[in-house]
Amino acid sequence: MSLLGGPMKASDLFVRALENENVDYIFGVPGEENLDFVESLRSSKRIKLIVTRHEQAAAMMAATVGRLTGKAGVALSTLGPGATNMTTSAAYAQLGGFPTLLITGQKPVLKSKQGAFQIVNSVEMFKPLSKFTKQLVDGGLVPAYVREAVRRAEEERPGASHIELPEDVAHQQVPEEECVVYPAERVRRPVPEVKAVARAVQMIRECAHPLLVVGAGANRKLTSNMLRQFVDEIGIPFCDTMMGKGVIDSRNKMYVGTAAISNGDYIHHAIDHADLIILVGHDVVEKPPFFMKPTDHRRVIHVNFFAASVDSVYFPQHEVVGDIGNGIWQLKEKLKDSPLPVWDLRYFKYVRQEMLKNFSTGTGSCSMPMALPRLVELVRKIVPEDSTLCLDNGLYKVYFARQFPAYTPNSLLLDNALATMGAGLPSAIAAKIVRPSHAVLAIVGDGGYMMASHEVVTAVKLKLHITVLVLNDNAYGMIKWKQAGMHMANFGMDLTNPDFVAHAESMGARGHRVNEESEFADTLSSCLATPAVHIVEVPINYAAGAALQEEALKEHLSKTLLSPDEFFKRSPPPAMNSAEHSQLPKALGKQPPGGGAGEDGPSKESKQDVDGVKTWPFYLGGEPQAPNADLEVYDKYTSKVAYRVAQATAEDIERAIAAAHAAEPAMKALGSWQRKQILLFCVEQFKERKDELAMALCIEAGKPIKDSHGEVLRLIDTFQIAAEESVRMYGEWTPMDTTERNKGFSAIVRKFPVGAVSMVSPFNFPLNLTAHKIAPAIAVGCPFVLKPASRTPIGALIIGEVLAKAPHMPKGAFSILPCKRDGADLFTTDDRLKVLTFTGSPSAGWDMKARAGKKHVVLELGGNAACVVEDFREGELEAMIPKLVFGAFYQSGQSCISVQRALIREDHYSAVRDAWVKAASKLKWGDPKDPETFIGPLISEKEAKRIEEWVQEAVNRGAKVLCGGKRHGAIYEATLLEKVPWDCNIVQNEAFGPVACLFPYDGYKKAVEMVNDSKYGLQAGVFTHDLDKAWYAFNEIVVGGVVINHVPSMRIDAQAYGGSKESGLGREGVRYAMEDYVEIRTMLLSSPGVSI
Ligand SMILES: Cc1ncc(C[n+]2csc(CCOP(=O)(O)OP(=O)(O)O)c2C)c(N)n1
Ligand SMILES: [Mg+2]
Repeated sequence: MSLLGGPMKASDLFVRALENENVDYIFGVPGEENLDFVESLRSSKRIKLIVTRHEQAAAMMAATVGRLTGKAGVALSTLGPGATNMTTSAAYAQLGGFPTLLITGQKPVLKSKQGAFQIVNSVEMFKPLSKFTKQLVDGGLVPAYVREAVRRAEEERPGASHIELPEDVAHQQVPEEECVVYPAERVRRPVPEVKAVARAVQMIRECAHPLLVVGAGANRKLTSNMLRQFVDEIGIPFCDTMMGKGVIDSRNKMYVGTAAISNGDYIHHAIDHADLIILVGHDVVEKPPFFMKPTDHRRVIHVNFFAASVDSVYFPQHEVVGDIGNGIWQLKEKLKDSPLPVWDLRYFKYVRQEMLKNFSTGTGSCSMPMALPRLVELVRKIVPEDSTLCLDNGLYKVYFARQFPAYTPNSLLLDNALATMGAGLPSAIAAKIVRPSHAVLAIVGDGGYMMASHEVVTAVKLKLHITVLVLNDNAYGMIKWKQAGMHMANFGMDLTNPDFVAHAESMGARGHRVNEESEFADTLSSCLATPAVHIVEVPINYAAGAALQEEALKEHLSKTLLSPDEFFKRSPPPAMNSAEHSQLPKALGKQPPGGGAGEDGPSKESKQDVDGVKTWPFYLGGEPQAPNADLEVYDKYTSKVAYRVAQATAEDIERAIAAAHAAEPAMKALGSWQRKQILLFCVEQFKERKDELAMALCIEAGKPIKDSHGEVLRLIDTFQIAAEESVRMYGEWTPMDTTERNKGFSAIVRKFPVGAVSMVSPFNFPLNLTAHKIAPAIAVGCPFVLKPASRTPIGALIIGEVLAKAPHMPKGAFSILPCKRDGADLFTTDDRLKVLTFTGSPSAGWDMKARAGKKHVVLELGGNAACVVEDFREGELEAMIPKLVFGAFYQSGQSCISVQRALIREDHYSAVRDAWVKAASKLKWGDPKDPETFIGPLISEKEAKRIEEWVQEAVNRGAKVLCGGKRHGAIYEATLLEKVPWDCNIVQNEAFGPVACLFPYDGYKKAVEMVNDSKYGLQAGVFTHDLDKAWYAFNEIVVGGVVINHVPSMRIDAQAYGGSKESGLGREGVRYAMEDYVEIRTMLLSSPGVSI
């Protein structure tokens, strides 16, 4: 318990208690009765109030925050009408198992003079819909109620909590001694009992066709890792329920389907064949994936946080009760104690193959309105791997659940518990808030969309980037489908809809309509690439739904899928012997991600260097390792595979972190001369290999060779500076006898390395921005694990190769691990890492910070740098223009500090513009290996297309292209624009390409205001001879660095470098980064009390 100081108002205390629970957002609608609470929120430094258009949506957003983070999401409403509006969402959270706290207002309760106007008994109303519901009758109870409500919402099985905060209680002054908060520690869950595990192991060993079924309760973070390892290492096939989907990647070749319809589908044939079902996380709210019968031959092991509820269709023979992740881990370890038995899994494999064949729609089927299976397939192809899809309730949900491969847990958010319409859009809004770096797509029917479309306005206000696919059949399609299945006439199902495009635009969103199937991919891709709220109407044809009607499906499968009896008559006896089988898990462990349908290909090791392409190892604990060659690195100009790189798995990362952690004492024990020698060794090696380094950079990043050579020189400088700084880690002695009481005291303050550092480096400076993380860590004596950008990992790997040979480097002290994003979470979340330093996009950076736990976080993020041309003397224009050209177009504009907004004093405007345009028009674009080339390819064609779109947007709105403005594949010409409306993407967001916008200004003060009118604040440049104006810029511009008489794009490697506002947190520049990697320890010295 901690005392907060006080007295304070109960509503203030409430907000402090929520802050103590690490609440970041409250979604809600204000009302007269919660005004005190809203006022208290106004001064919260942590919690953001997100005002929605309906309480139902607010609480659905809160529930989604809970669902994605495991921590209670919070929603707020007023009394009566607001509270009743939240009931559907309470049921949504409660049935779905999403931790959620609902706060409602109420009329005064201490002295009521109101009669019954607007009053409903909310506490009673929420009783059947929540785990905890209470009215606050005294402000002093706030801390305990909040802690208890959150605890109950979050503990297994999670759900809804409700607190009613009456108006007068909110207003009460709480005395100082009651102004406290209670520690929000999570209680560790009990683990399954050893004997229960042993019995389950015996049952698994004795059966012939085991099958794992993954349900909603298994959709917890740690459980997912454990289940995947279980399937990979033990080799038992699995299927899942709608809400268990994605817990194990659907591309895993042991996947045999998702229970999307009640029976008769492929998956049910697999389930019927199993003689042992291990049902993990079965949640009674989901339709059971199978019904047990008294005559059943199948045995069932129930693995869950709780014992199974008694049911006539579910009576498992054995239960493993306790933490699921631990239970599965114990099962796996115990099974591996002796050689695995031979199970006959051929029928499962056969069902899987037939199922995948059936799901594939081929390439030819182009029709409009679009067929649903085709849409599902296209969406999977187009959305990035780590996207979050939020589904509403309609017929399409069945198809997505059945046929959409989900790669990660909670990447396909569908609700098959309350299964309410109207949740898709609010959950997408919340998902984007929680996971800003992921693409978020809501998929809704016309009916469901109209129940929540008012929240488009909320998304627009929040400036979110989400895409909503409205699947329009002008009907309540799902019910129409059921009606047809019951052979009833079509009645009461058809809808008349608004013009969805005009409707979207009236709310400030961008409306799109797909008129031809061929337009779908481009429309969706461009929505995903362009930050805005996009509403895309897709006319949909549900004729395919007929094939999923129970009778039709049954008939189809009876003709096309062999029964187990028929199958085994045709198949030879199992080929595997016990020894072969025991090797199976190992082979599965090496299965390439994404290799789902391809099956049983050669192992990845055999591919190394097959076609003369060099394979690079990763470095784990200082040692090179190449267990695979999974990551292909392209030459960004030719688009050919230039290198292959071993890709680390989550287990490798785990091992690397353990090694770094273990190396902390050895790194700390290095003398400063040793740290210096390591760094100087690197300097020498880099000098020797400078041409090789530059060429690797030119190939992997498409960086013009001139710039590549420049970056190698900077790499050398950065290590050299670190070598020099490594011997200057000074501390201080300070007198402490500042009062008579402290007579005789003094202190020594010394810096100690903080421990293992987590580093994530970007694609645009693969060498030098990696160096800015690594070199200071070595200089202070911190071990580290580094994830280089997947598109440009080679620079970091060469540094790894050099470091592996360096003298004095302790064993295990460094790892450099290219890996997929979804396996890389440990870089952010693992508590053994003490500092997280990230350079990259703002959305990814801030998201990581939110999840970094106790780590110290340093973020170097984006910018849209401005350069002010205030004055220059005669003859100086010629010197300034090359600087501006460099600033805007250096390394094809892919620098966080490239000049994007050029502000030129009105009377100089035409002279500067004309000279700059002339110089820019001459810049050569093309092959980055050509020493004459100034503009090379961007990191991908997609990025070039994005720039093209942004420029087009500006032109459509009146901008003029002064030069450039054309794309050639991944190359975008050096482009200058003028007359660009200030709110265009190309001004507001980070261009990260060779485009600058020119603006004349009238008055220096105005120019400074324009520089500051940005969400970013990395660096700014000012050309002036006037010292007062330079000082004014330095004082007033909110950025990490002001560059006088040069462009903001200048960075000297020893300077303090970093951003304000959205641009980041903390500073790099070797000496400053070193400060981030140390902590201060004080030795307080007192005299012994006797004189010598
Ligand atoms: C709040 C709510 N009301 C009614 C239902 C019953 N219901 C389930 S799906 C559905 C039709 C959905 O229509 P639409 O959103 O257009 O999707 P479609 O099935 O046409 O793809 C209805 C009415 C429900 N699940 N939730
Ligand atoms: Mg519909």
